[in-house]
Amino acid sequence: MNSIRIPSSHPRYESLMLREKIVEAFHEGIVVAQGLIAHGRGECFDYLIGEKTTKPAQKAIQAAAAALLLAQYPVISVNGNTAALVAKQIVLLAKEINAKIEVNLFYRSHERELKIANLLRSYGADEVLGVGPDADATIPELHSERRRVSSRGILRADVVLVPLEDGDRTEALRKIGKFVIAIDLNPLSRTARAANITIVDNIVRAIPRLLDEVRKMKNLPRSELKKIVDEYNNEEVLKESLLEIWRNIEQWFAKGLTISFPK
Ligand code: PTJ
Repeated sequence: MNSIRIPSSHPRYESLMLREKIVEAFHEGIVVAQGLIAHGRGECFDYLIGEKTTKPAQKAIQAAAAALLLAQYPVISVNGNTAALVAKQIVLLAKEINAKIEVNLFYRSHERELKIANLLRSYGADEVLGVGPDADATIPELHSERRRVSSRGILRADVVLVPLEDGDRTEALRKIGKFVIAIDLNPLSRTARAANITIVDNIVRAIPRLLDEVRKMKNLPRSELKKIVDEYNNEEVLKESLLEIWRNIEQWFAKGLTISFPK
């Protein structure tokens, strides 16, 4: 494995460290090669949104927390990239909202299912669904490997959290009546546009914030949680997320782009 030490003084230190995490998980067989490409696409959108949790993302996080607290049977779907970046926080979140965790992979192999489940268990997950014969059901009208789900998990869920994925499944889940919360840095992706709530943020910031929000809102009356979800408008939030990018571009234009150096 070709690994070098990234100096903490590097201006892109945090981003480069995330890259290291993904690459390491690739070498461990948790992330697929295609996951590295997906991460790069995410990095590009993260740059454009300013590598911070924007106001529209925070609004979506609040609505997502309310929806998860209201859910009768919430399920968190985990793929390779999610496991690589936020396995520990996923386990904490699942415990806080009493959600099931299910491994669901686009590039499914039994070996990867097991590796991801073991990683989640190493952080304290009591049960991980969707592994081997547990993926015993299928989502109709979905032809990718993502169609295989657990009848005790995604198939039964009323609310499904899908951090970072490709576009086919969210649409299929919506068609069978699931309430879908997506986390996707690309506000234009099919997943982002098909979900009920889309958090346009990096999962490494969004999941810890979601956990904080759930903890803060846990004791709110159900009527108040319901009001938050009912008043939430994903179309508006996606437009606001795009506007954030637009404003950043305007600022770069106004400030100038080139970096000056002493003569
Ligand atoms: O582990 P598997 O087999 O299920 O495969 C997972 C990948 C990610 C390879 C698969 O789902 C895929 O091909 O996804 P896409 O179509 O590349 O979509 C990934 C989306 O996630 C893109 O819109 C990226 O912008 C976005 N994204 C990438 N990294 C992050 C992210 N969104 C939030 N946080 C990130 N860190």
